Formats: sequence, C-alpha cells, structure tokens
Amino acid sequence: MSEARVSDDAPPRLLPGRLLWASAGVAAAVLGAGLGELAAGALTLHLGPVVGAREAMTVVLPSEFVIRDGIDIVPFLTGVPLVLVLVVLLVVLAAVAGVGAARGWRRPAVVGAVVLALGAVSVLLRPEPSLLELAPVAAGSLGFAAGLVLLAGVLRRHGVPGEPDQEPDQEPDPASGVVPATTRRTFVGAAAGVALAGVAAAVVGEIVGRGRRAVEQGRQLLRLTMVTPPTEPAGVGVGVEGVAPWTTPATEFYRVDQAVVVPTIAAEDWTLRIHGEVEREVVVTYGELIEMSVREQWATLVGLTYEVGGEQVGNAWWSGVPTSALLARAGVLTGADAVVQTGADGWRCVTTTQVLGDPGRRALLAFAMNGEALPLEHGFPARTLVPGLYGGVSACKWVVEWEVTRLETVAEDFADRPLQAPVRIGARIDVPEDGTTVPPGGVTIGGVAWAPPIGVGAVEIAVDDDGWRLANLGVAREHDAWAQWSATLDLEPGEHRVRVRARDRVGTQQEPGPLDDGAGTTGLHEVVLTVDADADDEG
Ligand SMILES: Nc1nc2c(c(=O)[nH]1)N[C@H]1C(S)=C(S)[C@@H](COP(=O)(O)O)O[C@H]1N2
Ligand SMILES: [Mo]
Repeated sequence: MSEARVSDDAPPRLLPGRLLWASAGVAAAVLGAGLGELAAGALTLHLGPVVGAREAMTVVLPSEFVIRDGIDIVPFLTGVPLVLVLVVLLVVLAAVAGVGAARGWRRPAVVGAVVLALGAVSVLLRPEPSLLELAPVAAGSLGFAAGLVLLAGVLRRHGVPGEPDQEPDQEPDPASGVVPATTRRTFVGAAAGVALAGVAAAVVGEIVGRGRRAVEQGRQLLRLTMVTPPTEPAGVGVGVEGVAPWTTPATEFYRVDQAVVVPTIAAEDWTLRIHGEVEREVVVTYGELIEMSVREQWATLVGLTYEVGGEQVGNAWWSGVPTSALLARAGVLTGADAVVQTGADGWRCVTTTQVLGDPGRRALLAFAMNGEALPLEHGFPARTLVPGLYGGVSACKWVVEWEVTRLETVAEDFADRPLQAPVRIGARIDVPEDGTTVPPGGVTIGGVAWAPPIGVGAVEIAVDDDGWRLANLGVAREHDAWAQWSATLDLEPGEHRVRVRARDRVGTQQEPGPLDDGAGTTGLHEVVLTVDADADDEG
C-alpha cells in the first residue's frame, strides 16, 4: 500500500497535501479571530481576541517578563512584540489542528478546546469579568470550527491526503507532482474566501469598536462644570459591613437593557426631539441641555422586575434638567396627558405629563451620575429619571424622543407593562446572607429600605413569630433615596427566620404578602440564620 509513496521517481507529493490541510487550519483560524473581533466590536466590548490575549499574558506572566508589550522570557525573544509571539503560536496551533483534521475531528477538537479554554480563562481573569465578554471567544471558536469543517470538506471531497500514511483517493497529477492543479485551485479559492471573510469581519469589528472608543473618549473629555460631586448627607450610613453602600458606584449600579449592544452616541450628535401634541416642536442639543438650569438630587432607582431581596435597586446622585422645564419649552397642549419616550436602542416607555410636567415630582432629564457624565451603559448622553416610578415605565436611557400624546391613544401599545407603576415600598436584608451560621451572643443584621418619592419612615424586623420591632435607621431625610438600617439581635441557639418590612414617612406599610402582578414585585425579604456555638466567630 505504501509502494506509490516510496517509489523512487515519485515526487514528494505528500508534503503539499499536508500543507493544504495546514492552510485549512490557518484560514479557519483567521475566520475565527475575525469573528471574535467582530463580536467584540459589535458588543462594544473594548476587548477583542488579540488585545484580550495580550492582556491575559500580562496578567499570567510575572511582570518582569513583560516589558513594554514584548516578552523577556527567552533571550532571543526580547523585544519581539507579544502580539507577534501570540500570533505565531496561534498559527502553529491552527496548522496542527488543520493537519489533524485530515484524520478526523479529534485533534482539531482538542486544539480548539485548549484555545477556547485559554480564551475563557483570560476573560475570567480580568478585574470585573462579565459573561458577555465570553462572546468573542465563543464567536471565535464557532468561526474556527465552521471554517475548518468547510475547508476539510473541500479537501476530503478531492481526496487530498494529510499524512504520509494516508493514501490519496486520486492519482496525483504528474505535472504538478502533487495534488492536482484543479484541486489546488479549488482549495486555494475556498481557503482565501474563508480567510478574507475573517479579515473583513475583523475590519468591521474594528470600525464598530472604534465608534465606541471615540464616544467614550469624548465623554471623558467633557468638562461639566455645573455638576457637583456627590457628598453623602451626614448620618446616612449605619456602619455595618456588608450593607450596600449608601451611594451605589456607577460601576456597581444594576443594569436592565433590552438591547445587547449599548447605544453609543457622541454628545455632539445627541438631540432630544419633543413633538406631538405641543405648541411648538423643540429639538434640544446637548450643549443647550447643559446650559439650562441644572438640578441635582439623590434618587433611588428600582427595576420593575426587582425580585424580593434582589439586585435591581441602586442609589445615586443625579444631575440634570427638570423634565418640566423641557416640556414647558415645547408647551403641552390641553388634553395631552402622556409622553412616549424613545431611546436610541428603540426601547420605549410611556410616562404621564402629570409626572413629567410637575416640578414638584422632581423628574429629571439626567446627564450626570455620581458627579460624572452618565456612563454609556446608564444612558449617555442623557436619560430620564423619575423618583418613585419604576425604571421600566419612566427611566428611558439614551433618550432621543418625547412624543406628547394621550394615554388612551397609546395604552394598547404598552399593554405589556402597567401604565403608571409607582415604586412599591421595599426593604432588603443585606447581611448576614440567607443560610448563614452565626455564633451565639448577638448578631448584627442590616440592609437598605426605600419608599420613593415619600421617603422611609421606619424599618422593622421580626424574628420567627415574635412581634415586629423597630430597627435602627440611618438618617433618612432624602425623600427619593433609600435608607440603610441595622439591628442587633440576641438569638437563642437554633434556626431563626428573620423578616424585614418598611413603611414610608406618612405611615404607609410595605405590602406584606408576596405580590407579583407585573406592577412591581414586593413581599417581605427574609433570611434564615442558624445560631451555633461551633460557628467560627469572625463577625
Ligand atoms: N433605552 C432604554 N431605556 C431603559 C431600558 C432599556 O432597556 N433601554 N431599561 C429600563 C429598565 S426596565 C430599567 S429598570 C432602567 C434601568 O436603568 P439602569 O440600567 O441605568 O439601572 O432603565 C430603563 N430604561
Ligand atoms: Mo425595569
């Protein structure tokens, strides 16, 4: 069977066959890398596969080995750009996977899995990893697999051998000496197509990603002199570790986004168009907005889909222009009672003119959060914020359009949500976590409570079936902001159920029962604690 191969005058036809398989691997890898860059760009992540891999190496390698983007592990590599080393490494791996594919999918699968795992690990090693950042890795793997399957198909159809002990199904072309010229041409065409698709994807990803970088840079260059940094009012904190900080940092503020891709609008490109049932249509630019009379306030934002004890609640210092001032510019016509707000992502909500037009309701078109221009994720350049209404019915991010209309006209379009959803009074136990075992002799519990736009009046806790007693409340002078609370309990050994409830400043009690009617989930948050003498006492 190996006679043809070793016969003296036969040219070394097996090497080029192998070369084609190797090129199939490399072309597939180019497609994978390109799709990875595209995914990174399209999702406006700042981290594509190449940059990501480089960052991962700087994390993994001891810093003395990494000098200015070069590596210094092996003397002859000193000064060679890290990216180049990575690219060479990936090309070799891809070629190995490609040649392996001639025999079956085992070797390419192993190589693919190793690269996939390295990619995933490098994402997860980053300071604040998000699962979305795995998307480029996933897209890259899929691209590589698809490219290799396609090109292997071509080679297999033409019976091109990949290994010396594999027999070609077809007679080698004596002229070219190796793989028939037609086969070679077909394959080279297919491989070039695959690789070019990868390059095109990378170029598109780069362009899209650059858009985000430019907007982010522009945002950071903004000098919003009218915005003051947040200063927490005295006494709002109860000083219990584990309780959510009274001011939620923007990076930790919960997010609810309908779209996967965050809209990126440069401040100079942004306008808010106010039209519909108004005396005059108004188009407000960013420059005009920040020149208007600014109001700043603390406000707690709650998601319509907040689950009892969950994450969808945060408190920040917002700077913006009262929505009432903007509506006054346009002049709401009599009879119009609703504003359909549209974000640049196409998301829409309807809010009443009663709320948006009343300065006393403190609704803002906010352009800064915690003393800085809104982060892109939270609605840059501008977003609406209505204290006391759930985000899903009021807090339109990247808002670009207000259509003044009538509730009766639009009610049907918004049948998926309650038309006006006031935030339900809520309270959360942050510490200790549910299921914690604590030592006997007093356990401190604490959390947050909210009742915008009225303000928290009191927080109470109950242990098992004992009665309700008052918790210690941080200063809660702010109507729209949440309050921290704490209590020290002296619990008997055994298991205890601890519940919390809040009431607002006019005495309205939080809804006791679990309520999940689509207009804001509520119910009492509870944790079960076990008091055990053997629990290690670490506070
Ligand atoms: N344009 C736009 N605005 C939006 C949303 C959205 O997906 N797109 N989500 C809404 C929901 S449901 C909530 S709870 C708040 C969340 O705001 P945040 O992501 O800044 O916390 O924004 C609201 N505004
Ligand atoms: Mo929401």
